Amino acid sequence: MNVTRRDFVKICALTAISAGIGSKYFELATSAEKRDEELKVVRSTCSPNCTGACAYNAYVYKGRIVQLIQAADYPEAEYNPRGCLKGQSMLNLIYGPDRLKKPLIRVGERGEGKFKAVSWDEALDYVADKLAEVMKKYGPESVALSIQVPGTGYVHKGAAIRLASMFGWSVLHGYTMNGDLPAFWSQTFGVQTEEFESLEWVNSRYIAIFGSNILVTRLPDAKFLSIAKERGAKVIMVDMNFTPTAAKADEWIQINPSTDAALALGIVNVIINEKLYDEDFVKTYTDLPLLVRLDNQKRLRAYEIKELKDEAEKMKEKIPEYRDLFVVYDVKEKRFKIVNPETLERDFEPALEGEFEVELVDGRKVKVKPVFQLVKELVNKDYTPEKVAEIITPPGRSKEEYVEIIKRLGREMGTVKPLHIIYGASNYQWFHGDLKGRALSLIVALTGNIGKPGAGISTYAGQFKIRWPLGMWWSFKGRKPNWVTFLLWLNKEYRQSEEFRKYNRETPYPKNDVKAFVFGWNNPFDQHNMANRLKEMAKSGELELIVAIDFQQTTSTKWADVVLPGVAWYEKYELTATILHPYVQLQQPAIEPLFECMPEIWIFKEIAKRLVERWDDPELKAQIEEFYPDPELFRREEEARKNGTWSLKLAREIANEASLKAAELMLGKHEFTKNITLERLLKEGAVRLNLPAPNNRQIPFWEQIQEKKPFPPPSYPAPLPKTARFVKSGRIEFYKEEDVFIDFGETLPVHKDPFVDTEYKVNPEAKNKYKFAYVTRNALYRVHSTHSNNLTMLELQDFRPRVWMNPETAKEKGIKEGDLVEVYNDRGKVYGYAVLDPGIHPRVIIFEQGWWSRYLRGASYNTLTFPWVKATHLAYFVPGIWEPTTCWNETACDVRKV
Ligand SMILES: Nc1nc2c(c(=O)[nH]1)N[C@H]1C(S)=C(S)[C@@H](COP(=O)(O)OP(=O)(O)OC[C@H]3O[C@@H](n4cnc5c(=O)[nH]c(N)nc54)[C@H](O)[C@@H]3O)O[C@H]1N2
Ligand SMILES: Nc1nc2c(c(=O)[nH]1)N[C@H]1C(S)=C(S)[C@@H](COP(=O)(O)OP(=O)(O)OC[C@H]3O[C@@H](n4cnc5c(=O)[nH]c(N)nc54)[C@H](O)[C@@H]3O)O[C@H]1N2
Ligand code: SF4
Ligand SMILES: [Mo]
Repeated sequence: MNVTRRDFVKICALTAISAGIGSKYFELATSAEKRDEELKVVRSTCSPNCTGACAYNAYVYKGRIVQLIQAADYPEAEYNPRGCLKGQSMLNLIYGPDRLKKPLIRVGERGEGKFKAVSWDEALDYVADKLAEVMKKYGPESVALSIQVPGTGYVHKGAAIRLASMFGWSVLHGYTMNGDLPAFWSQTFGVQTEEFESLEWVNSRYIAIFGSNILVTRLPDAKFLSIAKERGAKVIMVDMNFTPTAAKADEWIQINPSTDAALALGIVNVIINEKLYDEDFVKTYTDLPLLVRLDNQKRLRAYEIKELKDEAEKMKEKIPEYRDLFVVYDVKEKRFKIVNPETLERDFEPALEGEFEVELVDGRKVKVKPVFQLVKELVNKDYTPEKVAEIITPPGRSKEEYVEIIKRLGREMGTVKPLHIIYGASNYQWFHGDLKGRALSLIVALTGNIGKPGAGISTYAGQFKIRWPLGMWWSFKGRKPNWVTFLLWLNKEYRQSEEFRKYNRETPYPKNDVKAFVFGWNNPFDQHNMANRLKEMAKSGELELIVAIDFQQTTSTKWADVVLPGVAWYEKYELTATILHPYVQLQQPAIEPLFECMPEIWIFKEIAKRLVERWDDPELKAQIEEFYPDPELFRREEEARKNGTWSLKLAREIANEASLKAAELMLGKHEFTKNITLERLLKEGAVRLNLPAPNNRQIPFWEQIQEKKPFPPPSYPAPLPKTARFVKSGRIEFYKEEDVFIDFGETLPVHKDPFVDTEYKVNPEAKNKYKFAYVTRNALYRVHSTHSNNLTMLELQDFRPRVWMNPETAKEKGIKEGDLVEVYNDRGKVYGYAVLDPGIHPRVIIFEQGWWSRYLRGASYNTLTFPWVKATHLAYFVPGIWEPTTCWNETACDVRKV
């Protein structure tokens, strides 16, 4: 459908359907019939950064939302209803005391929170003047934008990236800022991330959860775990701590902090030695049969071998440059054979074990072994059940018991199918999170549990994967922004380090540093790594301009020079699509934006418009009307300004129309979104994406396993050649041969203790001073810091931040239940009330992230964390796919009574 002006009016009418519902939810001072007549219902979705995207109906009376109720209208009944108490009580934020009313310009010191309310024109002119100044002084890439994950809204975040693209600003990637980029995905599978939709959980017969608190962090999907259990699945929970999810599992296995790789390799040991692996799967889909040279630890290439050189050179011409030609030893033909990386059809019978000698082109003879053989040697040497038990067994527990557990888990995971491993965010948000993910992937690959119903490995974090090409809206006339890693911004020392110079090949960074910071959809001064460093940059003036866009005054907007009031998700048109239930949905405005708040698309358009006037780029100046997807819309508003008929109301109407047009631009152009139209979204509410597996199910790697297409599938928006070079063999790769992996001893997944390469390396004293892991898991009562100020949620927590610890820890520190305590390290401190919980590991202190500093005596829980960069994340750079990612839990601390 091509939206015309008349269509738009029709759509608005469609949006507002009258509904005759009863009055039991609220009291209104009017007669029941009259009220019902005037009550309208608008379908939208909740969409904070929690991967929920739950469908909600907003009940609107006299221009005010009076109730939010789950829409429960998904075509697949199993998905109904979706929601949680946070979504339900969102009115506390929309109409809450922190709601922004007008644009603000700072009058006090930065961070003091003193502002004057100004007109939109004044605020926008101020922003444009300052931005132009920074751009002229330092170059446009010194302006850095940070937004959040796209799945919660493609239209307005798209407008932000469109603006950044126009002028070549830097964009700080949200996934790496969050730590939501598990590097093992790109290292092993060549993709950004992949995961099952939750409806697929019920097809598993064994669900092994490694540190993912489904019952808290996947509330609307948690029921599928119970259904899986009813259908006969076993659920095990491996976690350092007892959690609500552990309570619902058949078994909770407590291990030492960040020792999951050791456990996984112990399981692999059992699977290999008891021959429980799926030989055909291993030979066909993985790099385990490929040969590795023992002299240089690199893979053996076909053109290095005398007998294969000619054949290899011919073949090389036929394969894309991002692939390479590797070699197996064929046991039937008793010779070396080239593996075609462009197909997974197998025309060889490879040796998995043994050692071979090969003659190189120069006549030298070198020894080679299949990756499988190397894995077997590794697990037999370092990861026997006995050795693993030494690493993972918590203090006070029996190691013998753990030896038996490891053996049993190996046998169960080696035999019960389909197996699904869920690897949680908190678990990979450690320095060696990539190694843990690679080790866990080995379990599912060895057992052939990939690309089949109920079989796979998933990481549920951020709003991944459900992405299709978005360039038609996100980039402006082919211009692209300059993607930058958030951690490199914060960690200046690392940027200047020898290690960075040695391993970083491609990661860009603005040459004059970041001088202006524009943020929306996040709370960086509290919620992000090294909150204190950001505050220092603000205080010292190193940041010359800070602009915040939010619908409420947060602990971060307080640090801004200018605060621009955006809108919440019941006040605009927006497109959402998230992984756990793969539907495209349209958010619709139930009410007009409150006060002087404006849809973000308009805010970015106004900044762009003002900036072209101050920036010397005639081409952009000539094209500015095209910032809105239809230049006519841009002109309509400008004409109204000229002839004096402009009003906020008119600007909002036009912005809504532009939002729908932008949504339309992104639909129907890709196989995932074909047949999905605005009209359908309006009529049907939620429309399932067209995904490769039968019934459009979200089953990762379906095409690779079932149709034998080479790895990786594309990770939009990156073009395939950018990511396919991560797995040059076209297969799932467990052996990494880039120099950094060789230097780090990580060519194969191994276990490495937490803190040794980070906290204790930079400060050896920390080993004695800070013996506890500071684990900042996600809270039931908030989505990160969103809902920190929600009265309903605050009441449920007695308005009290809490610090969980083992009773033994408390005894050692003289702390009693309910005492006010301080968790600290050399970088900072945070406060909370002690909860003594025997389910918490004795070397762990838990603080649930997301509390605004005003509830923490002004402290900020992220002052304790540090932006560690692991060099294996620098081997390639593809924004949001392979780049350094945050590891919150790699933080050592101590605790004391206040
Ligand atoms: N209610 C709510 N839901 C949310 C969010 C929210 O803020 N609130 N945020 C959303 C987002 S963006 C994300 S990324 C996800 C994150 O969701 P999850 O992946 O569930 O992350 P967490 O809740 O932080 O931690 C899960 C568990 O990991 C355990 N853990 C930590 N380290 C280790 C380890 O080394 N080994 C093992 N085995 N376990 C470990 C912790 O003890 C904790 O119980 O949640 C999403 N859902
Ligand atoms: N220590 C520690 N820190 C962590 C984590 C951890 O485990 N430990 N987890 C990390 C993870 S996984 C994540 S994903 C991040 C999340 O961190 P953030 O992305 O910073 O998430 P929130 O704190 O929820 O901030 C979202 C902000 O966006 C605003 N907002 C929401 N919707 C809209 C909208 O439509 N328009 C506008 N203009 N504003 C809107 C909200 O009001 C809120 O202020 O936190 C990370 N921080
Ligand atoms: S907060 Fe998340 S889980 Fe709760 S209703 Fe909103 S989208 Fe759904
Ligand atoms: Mo996240």
